[in-house]
Amino acid sequence: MTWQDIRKIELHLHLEGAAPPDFIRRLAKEKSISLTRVFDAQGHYRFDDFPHFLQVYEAATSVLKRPEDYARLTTAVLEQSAADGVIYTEAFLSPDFCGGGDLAGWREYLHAIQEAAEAAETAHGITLRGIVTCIRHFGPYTARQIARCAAETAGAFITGFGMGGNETMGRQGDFAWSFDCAREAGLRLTTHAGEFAGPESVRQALDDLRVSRIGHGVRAAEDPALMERLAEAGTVLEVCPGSNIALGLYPDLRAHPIAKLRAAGVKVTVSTDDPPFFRTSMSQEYQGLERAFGWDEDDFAALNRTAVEAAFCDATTRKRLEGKLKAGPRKRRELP
Ligand code: MCF
Ligand code: ZN
Repeated sequence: MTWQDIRKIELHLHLEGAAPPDFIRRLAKEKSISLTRVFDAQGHYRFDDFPHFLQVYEAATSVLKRPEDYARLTTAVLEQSAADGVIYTEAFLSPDFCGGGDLAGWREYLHAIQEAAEAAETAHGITLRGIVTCIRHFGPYTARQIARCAAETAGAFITGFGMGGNETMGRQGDFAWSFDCAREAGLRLTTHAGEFAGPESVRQALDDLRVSRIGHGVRAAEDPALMERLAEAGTVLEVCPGSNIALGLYPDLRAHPIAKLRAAGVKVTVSTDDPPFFRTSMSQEYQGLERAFGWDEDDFAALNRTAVEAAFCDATTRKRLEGKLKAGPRKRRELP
């Protein structure tokens, strides 16, 4: 059995952040767009720190100009994830990038993404659900427009609302209106917190936005009372160890608090965030966790059970996924 054979659930993936560099280069060439300072000499994405990463992400995204581009991106990302053994992915989708925050425009992009996802499900057995995401450094006013896009398109495919972006700008509570709007539309909620801001930002996410999951949340490990609160509330952390290391939060995996959080009873899951940016994959994340903490097949099965319970999907999908996980690692040539 290889790492790719383990069936995996991924809850935290930014769609553009999963774009292979070759894909972005090809699109740039097709559209005669010159991308400067996005790739290094070897052709990998390059960035110096977190704010720079956000800039490079937006520069790479600027070549995705039409719904068809997003359809192609969705196909490429899901093919890659399925080959890595992922059976279910939740992707952060941004109406800011897909239609400039305009509802009619967003519907067109969404239609293209959803069609590509359905084709990938048939071809590769991987299921996608979308989390509409506002971008924190675009401010609370823009976020309201994004929440309206989310509320208007909530359903079987768009199942969640979230926030990413520069956590050092503003406070979680500044976005409460948007999260309330999404909650009223029946969407499940998550926000990036406790990554570049400390434990207090996780408290604010719980108190002011009333989310059930937190993107990253790893800085909660600095605060025992907060870990206890997270464990008691059953809040699920979407932990992305490779991302945290690549962005300089921790020097290496041994220094990463995922094992400490888990030992404190906090529900943790594992995701890749923006895999080519951080030169990772779900299999590489699992392999790293085995090396750093001695986690074995049972630990990974437990992680995936937590992830499937916390997935923003309907009961029928959850049951189907649980069945696939129970069947154990996939056999060669089998669909994920
Ligand atoms: O999780 C990483 C790092 N922390 C915060 N935000 C992001 C991460 N990857 C992408 N993002 C943000 C970024 O602002 O999400 C947006 C990007 O523009 C895209 S959401 C589809
Ligand atoms: Zn993220």
